[in-house]
Amino acid sequence: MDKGFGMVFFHLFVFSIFVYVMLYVFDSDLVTYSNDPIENSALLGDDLKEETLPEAKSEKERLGEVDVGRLDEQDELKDKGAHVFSGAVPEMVVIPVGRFRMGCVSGKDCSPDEVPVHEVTIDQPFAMSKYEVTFAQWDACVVDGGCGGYKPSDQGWGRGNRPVINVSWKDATGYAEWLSRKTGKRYRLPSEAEWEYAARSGSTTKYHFGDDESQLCRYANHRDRSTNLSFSNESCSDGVGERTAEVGSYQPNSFGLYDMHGNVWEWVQDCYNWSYAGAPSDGSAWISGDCDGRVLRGGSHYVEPIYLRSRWRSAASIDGDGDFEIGFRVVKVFG
Ligand SMILES: [Ca+2]
Ligand SMILES: [Ca+2]
Repeated sequence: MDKGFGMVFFHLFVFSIFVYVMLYVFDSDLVTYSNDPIENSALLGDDLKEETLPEAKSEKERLGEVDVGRLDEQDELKDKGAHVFSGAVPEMVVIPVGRFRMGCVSGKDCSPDEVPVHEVTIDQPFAMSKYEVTFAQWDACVVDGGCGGYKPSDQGWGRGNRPVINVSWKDATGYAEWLSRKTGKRYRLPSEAEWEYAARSGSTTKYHFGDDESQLCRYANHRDRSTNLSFSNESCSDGVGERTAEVGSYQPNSFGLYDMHGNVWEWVQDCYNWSYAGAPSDGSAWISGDCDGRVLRGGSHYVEPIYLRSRWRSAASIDGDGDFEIGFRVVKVFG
Protein backbone atom coordinates (compact mmCIF):
# COMPACT_ATOMS: atom_id res chain seq x y z
CA MET A 1 0.00 0.00 0.00
CA ASP A 2 1.25 3.50 -0.90
CA LYS A 3 2.58 5.28 2.22
CA GLY A 4 0.62 8.52 1.52
CA PHE A 5 -2.60 6.57 1.06
CA GLY A 6 -1.85 4.64 4.25
CA MET A 7 -1.55 7.88 6.27
CA VAL A 8 -4.84 9.18 4.86
CA PHE A 9 -6.48 5.87 5.75
CA PHE A 10 -4.98 6.09 9.26
CA HIS A 11 -6.29 9.63 9.78
CA LEU A 12 -9.71 8.64 8.51
CA PHE A 13 -9.69 5.72 10.93
CA VAL A 14 -8.75 7.97 13.89
CA PHE A 15 -11.38 10.53 12.87
CA SER A 16 -14.04 7.80 12.68
CA ILE A 17 -13.18 6.66 16.20
CA PHE A 18 -13.45 10.30 17.37
CA VAL A 19 -16.88 10.73 15.72
CA TYR A 20 -18.09 7.44 17.18
CA VAL A 21 -16.98 8.43 20.68
CA MET A 22 -18.63 11.87 20.38
CA LEU A 23 -21.87 10.33 19.16
CA TYR A 24 -21.83 7.92 22.07
CA VAL A 25 -21.22 10.72 24.60
CA PHE A 26 -23.97 12.85 23.06
CA ASP A 27 -26.43 10.00 22.92
CA SER A 28 -25.81 8.93 26.52
CA ASP A 29 -26.72 12.44 27.57
CA LEU A 30 -30.31 11.88 26.45
CA VAL A 31 -32.03 11.16 29.73
CA THR A 32 -34.70 8.50 29.64
CA TYR A 33 -36.70 7.24 32.57
CA SER A 34 -36.70 3.67 33.67
CA ASN A 35 -39.23 1.90 35.83
CA ASP A 36 -36.85 1.99 38.76
CA PRO A 37 -37.79 4.79 41.18
CA ILE A 38 -34.27 4.95 42.53
CA GLU A 39 -32.83 5.40 39.07
CA ASN A 40 -35.41 8.05 38.30
CA SER A 41 -34.61 9.88 41.53
CA ALA A 42 -30.97 9.88 40.54
CA LEU A 43 -31.81 11.23 37.10
CA LEU A 44 -34.09 13.93 38.38
CA GLY A 45 -32.28 14.78 41.59
CA ASP A 46 -33.85 14.48 45.00
CA ASP A 47 -36.21 17.35 44.40
CA LEU A 48 -38.86 16.14 41.99
CA LYS A 49 -40.71 19.44 42.28
CA GLU A 50 -40.76 22.30 39.82
CA GLU A 51 -39.02 22.43 36.50
CA THR A 52 -36.95 19.28 36.96
CA LEU A 53 -38.33 17.45 33.96
CA PRO A 54 -36.23 18.17 30.91
CA GLU A 55 -38.51 20.48 28.96
CA ALA A 56 -35.80 21.19 26.41
CA LYS A 57 -35.93 17.66 25.09
CA SER A 58 -37.48 17.01 21.71
CA GLU A 59 -41.00 15.66 21.52
CA LYS A 60 -39.73 12.28 20.32
CA GLU A 61 -37.38 11.97 23.28
CA ARG A 62 -40.03 13.09 25.76
CA LEU A 63 -42.67 10.70 24.51
CA GLY A 64 -40.07 7.95 24.64
CA GLU A 65 -39.94 8.29 28.43
CA VAL A 66 -42.97 6.11 28.86
CA ASP A 67 -42.78 2.53 27.78
CA VAL A 68 -46.22 1.84 26.40
CA GLY A 69 -45.35 -1.75 25.67
CA ARG A 70 -44.88 -2.47 29.36
CA LEU A 71 -48.29 -1.27 30.52
CA ASP A 72 -49.58 -4.70 31.44
CA GLU A 73 -46.45 -5.63 33.30
CA GLN A 74 -46.48 -2.43 35.35
CA ASP A 75 -50.12 -2.91 36.19
CA GLU A 76 -49.49 -6.45 37.37
CA LEU A 77 -46.61 -5.26 39.51
CA LYS A 78 -48.83 -2.66 41.16
CA ASP A 79 -51.49 -5.25 41.86
CA LYS A 80 -48.85 -7.23 43.71
CA GLY A 81 -48.07 -4.19 45.82
CA ALA A 82 -44.65 -3.52 44.26
CA HIS A 83 -43.63 0.11 44.22
CA VAL A 84 -42.81 0.99 40.65
CA PHE A 85 -42.47 4.34 38.97
CA SER A 86 -45.92 5.04 37.67
CA GLY A 87 -44.74 5.66 34.10
CA ALA A 88 -47.65 5.19 31.77
CA VAL A 89 -50.07 3.64 34.27
CA PRO A 90 -51.38 5.90 37.06
CA GLU A 91 -50.38 4.71 40.52
CA MET A 92 -53.51 3.71 42.43
CA VAL A 93 -54.59 3.79 46.07
CA VAL A 94 -57.25 1.39 47.35
CA ILE A 95 -60.11 3.29 48.99
CA PRO A 96 -61.81 1.42 51.85
CA VAL A 97 -65.55 0.88 52.07
CA GLY A 98 -67.52 3.14 54.40
CA ARG A 99 -70.32 5.65 54.86
CA PHE A 100 -70.24 9.43 54.89
CA ARG A 101 -72.46 12.48 54.85
CA MET A 102 -72.16 14.28 51.52
CA GLY A 103 -72.61 18.01 51.05
CA CYS A 104 -72.68 20.96 53.44
CA VAL A 105 -72.27 18.99 56.65
CA SER A 106 -71.32 22.05 58.71
CA GLY A 107 -74.74 23.58 58.08
CA LYS A 108 -73.12 27.00 57.57
CA ASP A 109 -72.64 29.08 54.41
CA CYS A 110 -74.20 26.34 52.35
CA SER A 111 -74.58 26.75 48.60
CA PRO A 112 -77.95 25.61 47.23
CA ASP A 113 -76.31 22.78 45.33
CA GLU A 114 -74.63 21.42 48.50
CA VAL A 115 -77.92 20.49 50.15
CA PRO A 116 -79.75 18.47 51.22
CA VAL A 117 -76.93 16.72 53.02
CA HIS A 118 -77.39 13.01 52.45
CA GLU A 119 -75.75 9.84 53.61
CA VAL A 120 -73.86 7.82 51.02
CA THR A 121 -72.69 4.23 51.46
CA ILE A 122 -69.65 3.01 49.59
CA ASP A 123 -69.98 -0.76 49.92
CA GLN A 124 -67.48 -1.79 47.26
CA PRO A 125 -63.80 -0.91 47.58
CA PHE A 126 -62.31 0.84 44.58
CA ALA A 127 -58.93 2.30 43.77
CA MET A 128 -58.32 5.94 42.88
CA SER A 129 -55.27 7.39 41.19
CA LYS A 130 -52.91 8.74 43.80
CA TYR A 131 -52.27 11.81 41.65
CA GLU A 132 -54.03 13.76 38.95
CA VAL A 133 -53.37 12.14 35.55
CA THR A 134 -50.14 13.63 34.20
CA PHE A 135 -49.08 14.87 30.79
CA ALA A 136 -46.63 11.93 30.59
CA GLN A 137 -49.54 9.52 31.10
CA TRP A 138 -51.75 11.35 28.60
CA ASP A 139 -48.96 11.50 26.02
CA ALA A 140 -48.43 7.74 26.41
CA CYS A 141 -52.03 7.28 25.32
CA VAL A 142 -51.42 9.45 22.25
CA VAL A 143 -48.20 7.62 21.36
CA ASP A 144 -50.16 4.36 21.52
CA GLY A 145 -52.71 5.71 19.04
CA GLY A 146 -55.37 6.49 21.66
CA CYS A 147 -56.94 9.68 23.06
CA GLY A 148 -57.90 10.82 19.57
CA GLY A 149 -54.30 11.80 18.91
CA TYR A 150 -55.04 14.98 20.85
CA LYS A 151 -52.06 16.78 22.34
CA PRO A 152 -53.37 19.38 24.79
CA SER A 153 -51.43 22.58 25.31
CA ASP A 154 -49.36 22.80 28.48
CA GLN A 155 -49.55 26.61 28.44
CA GLY A 156 -45.76 26.65 28.22
CA TRP A 157 -45.47 25.32 31.78
CA GLY A 158 -44.00 21.94 30.80
CA ARG A 159 -45.44 18.43 30.55
CA GLY A 160 -43.99 15.32 32.25
CA ASN A 161 -45.27 15.12 35.82
CA ARG A 162 -47.51 18.17 35.62
CA PRO A 163 -51.22 17.31 35.50
CA VAL A 164 -52.70 17.19 32.02
CA ILE A 165 -54.85 20.27 31.35
CA ASN A 166 -57.01 21.58 28.52
CA VAL A 167 -58.94 18.33 28.42
CA SER A 168 -62.70 18.06 28.02
CA TRP A 169 -64.95 15.61 29.86
CA LYS A 170 -65.02 13.49 26.71
CA ASP A 171 -61.22 13.56 26.50
CA ALA A 172 -60.96 12.40 30.12
CA THR A 173 -63.47 9.62 29.55
CA GLY A 174 -61.60 8.58 26.41
CA TYR A 175 -58.37 8.27 28.37
CA ALA A 176 -60.02 5.97 30.94
CA GLU A 177 -61.42 3.83 28.11
CA TRP A 178 -57.98 3.55 26.50
CA LEU A 179 -56.37 2.64 29.84
CA SER A 180 -59.00 -0.06 30.35
CA ARG A 181 -58.37 -1.52 26.89
CA LYS A 182 -54.63 -1.38 27.35
CA THR A 183 -54.50 -3.03 30.77
CA GLY A 184 -57.54 -5.30 30.64
CA LYS A 185 -58.76 -3.66 33.89
CA ARG A 186 -61.76 -1.39 34.44
CA TYR A 187 -60.91 2.29 34.73
CA ARG A 188 -63.36 5.21 34.62
CA LEU A 189 -63.86 8.68 36.02
CA PRO A 190 -64.90 8.76 39.70
CA SER A 191 -68.52 9.36 40.58
CA GLU A 192 -69.07 12.65 42.41
CA ALA A 193 -69.85 10.72 45.61
CA GLU A 194 -66.70 8.62 45.30
CA TRP A 195 -64.69 11.79 44.75
CA GLU A 196 -66.05 13.56 47.86
CA TYR A 197 -65.71 10.41 49.98
CA ALA A 198 -62.09 10.05 48.87
CA ALA A 199 -61.35 13.76 49.33
CA ARG A 200 -62.83 13.87 52.83
CA SER A 201 -61.01 10.67 53.82
CA GLY A 202 -63.01 10.58 57.04
CA SER A 203 -63.09 14.33 57.69
CA THR A 204 -66.16 16.54 58.10
CA THR A 205 -64.20 19.81 57.95
CA LYS A 206 -63.86 22.27 55.05
CA TYR A 207 -60.63 20.67 53.95
CA HIS A 208 -59.43 17.13 54.65
CA PHE A 209 -56.89 18.47 57.17
CA GLY A 210 -59.22 20.88 59.00
CA ASP A 211 -60.65 24.38 58.57
CA ASP A 212 -57.58 26.60 58.82
CA GLU A 213 -56.84 28.30 55.49
CA SER A 214 -53.36 29.27 56.61
CA GLN A 215 -52.55 25.51 56.47
CA LEU A 216 -53.76 25.11 52.89
CA CYS A 217 -50.33 25.85 51.43
CA ARG A 218 -49.00 22.61 52.89
CA TYR A 219 -51.61 20.63 50.98
CA ALA A 220 -52.61 22.52 47.86
CA ASN A 221 -51.44 24.66 44.99
CA HIS A 222 -54.05 27.43 44.87
CA ARG A 223 -54.53 31.18 44.56
CA ASP A 224 -52.16 31.95 47.40
CA ARG A 225 -49.65 34.66 48.22
CA SER A 226 -47.36 33.34 45.43
CA THR A 227 -49.77 34.67 42.82
CA ASN A 228 -50.35 38.26 41.75
CA LEU A 229 -54.09 37.77 41.73
CA SER A 230 -56.79 39.53 43.70
CA PHE A 231 -58.74 37.67 46.42
CA SER A 232 -55.79 35.33 46.96
CA ASN A 233 -55.13 33.53 50.24
CA GLU A 234 -52.70 36.00 51.81
CA SER A 235 -52.22 33.88 54.91
CA CYS A 236 -49.63 31.56 53.35
CA SER A 237 -47.42 30.82 50.35
CA ASP A 238 -47.50 27.47 48.51
CA GLY A 239 -44.50 28.43 46.41
CA VAL A 240 -46.16 28.17 43.00
CA GLY A 241 -47.61 31.13 41.12
CA GLU A 242 -50.27 31.14 38.43
CA ARG A 243 -49.55 27.69 37.03
CA THR A 244 -49.83 24.01 37.87
CA ALA A 245 -47.34 22.26 40.15
CA GLU A 246 -46.02 18.79 39.46
CA VAL A 247 -48.40 16.25 40.96
CA GLY A 248 -47.57 15.11 44.48
CA SER A 249 -45.73 18.30 45.39
CA TYR A 250 -47.79 18.78 48.56
CA GLN A 251 -48.96 16.68 51.50
CA PRO A 252 -51.55 13.93 50.84
CA ASN A 253 -54.82 13.33 52.68
CA SER A 254 -55.24 10.45 55.11
CA PHE A 255 -56.14 8.03 52.27
CA GLY A 256 -52.78 8.88 50.66
CA LEU A 257 -54.29 10.91 47.80
CA TYR A 258 -52.48 14.03 46.59
CA ASP A 259 -53.86 17.30 45.25
CA MET A 260 -57.51 16.56 46.04
CA HIS A 261 -57.54 20.25 46.94
CA GLY A 262 -56.23 22.54 44.21
CA ASN A 263 -53.75 22.21 41.34
CA VAL A 264 -56.39 21.28 38.75
CA TRP A 265 -60.15 20.89 38.90
CA GLU A 266 -61.07 17.24 38.35
CA TRP A 267 -63.81 15.94 36.09
CA VAL A 268 -66.17 13.36 37.60
CA GLN A 269 -68.79 11.29 35.80
CA ASP A 270 -71.89 13.03 37.09
CA CYS A 271 -74.30 15.33 35.32
CA TYR A 272 -74.66 18.62 37.17
CA ASN A 273 -77.81 19.07 39.27
CA TRP A 274 -78.69 22.25 41.10
CA SER A 275 -79.43 20.45 44.36
CA TYR A 276 -78.86 17.05 45.92
CA ALA A 277 -82.59 16.30 46.06
CA GLY A 278 -82.88 12.85 44.49
CA ALA A 279 -79.14 12.15 44.49
CA PRO A 280 -78.04 8.49 44.66
CA SER A 281 -77.06 7.19 48.09
CA ASP A 282 -75.02 4.17 46.94
CA GLY A 283 -71.98 6.00 45.62
CA SER A 284 -72.98 5.65 41.99
CA ALA A 285 -72.80 8.52 39.50
CA TRP A 286 -75.90 10.68 38.99
CA ILE A 287 -76.39 10.51 35.28
CA SER A 288 -79.73 12.25 34.91
CA GLY A 289 -80.60 15.93 35.04
CA ASP A 290 -78.57 18.56 33.22
CA CYS A 291 -76.14 16.28 31.44
CA ASP A 292 -74.82 19.06 29.20
CA GLY A 293 -72.95 20.14 32.32
CA ARG A 294 -70.57 17.73 34.06
CA VAL A 295 -69.26 18.19 37.57
CA LEU A 296 -65.80 19.46 38.47
CA ARG A 297 -64.31 19.06 41.93
CA GLY A 298 -61.49 20.29 44.15
CA GLY A 299 -60.58 23.74 42.81
CA SER A 300 -57.38 24.68 41.02
CA HIS A 301 -54.15 26.64 41.13
CA TYR A 302 -56.14 29.63 39.92
CA VAL A 303 -58.89 29.83 42.53
CA GLU A 304 -59.18 30.98 46.13
CA PRO A 305 -59.72 28.67 49.10
CA ILE A 306 -63.53 28.62 49.11
CA TYR A 307 -63.51 26.62 45.86
CA LEU A 308 -61.06 24.08 47.27
CA ARG A 309 -63.43 22.88 49.99
CA SER A 310 -64.27 19.16 49.93
CA ARG A 311 -67.97 19.93 49.43
CA TRP A 312 -67.65 22.59 46.69
CA ARG A 313 -69.24 21.78 43.35
CA SER A 314 -68.57 23.33 39.98
CA ALA A 315 -69.41 22.26 36.43
CA ALA A 316 -68.52 22.87 32.82
CA SER A 317 -70.04 22.01 29.48
CA ILE A 318 -69.60 18.49 28.21
CA ASP A 319 -68.96 20.02 24.78
CA GLY A 320 -66.26 22.39 26.01
CA ASP A 321 -62.54 21.96 25.48
CA GLY A 322 -61.52 22.28 29.13
CA ASP A 323 -59.01 24.94 30.04
CA PHE A 324 -55.77 25.58 31.91
CA GLU A 325 -57.44 24.79 35.24
CA ILE A 326 -59.08 21.48 34.35
CA GLY A 327 -57.69 17.95 34.54
CA PHE A 328 -58.89 14.69 36.07
CA ARG A 329 -58.01 11.50 37.88
CA VAL A 330 -59.30 7.98 37.37
CA VAL A 331 -60.67 5.18 39.51
CA LYS A 332 -60.21 1.47 39.00
CA VAL A 333 -63.09 -0.88 39.70
CA PHE A 334 -62.40 -4.37 41.05
CA GLY A 335 -64.11 -7.55 39.97
CA1 LIG B 1 -50.24 28.64 44.18
CA1 LIG C 1 -56.92 18.56 42.13
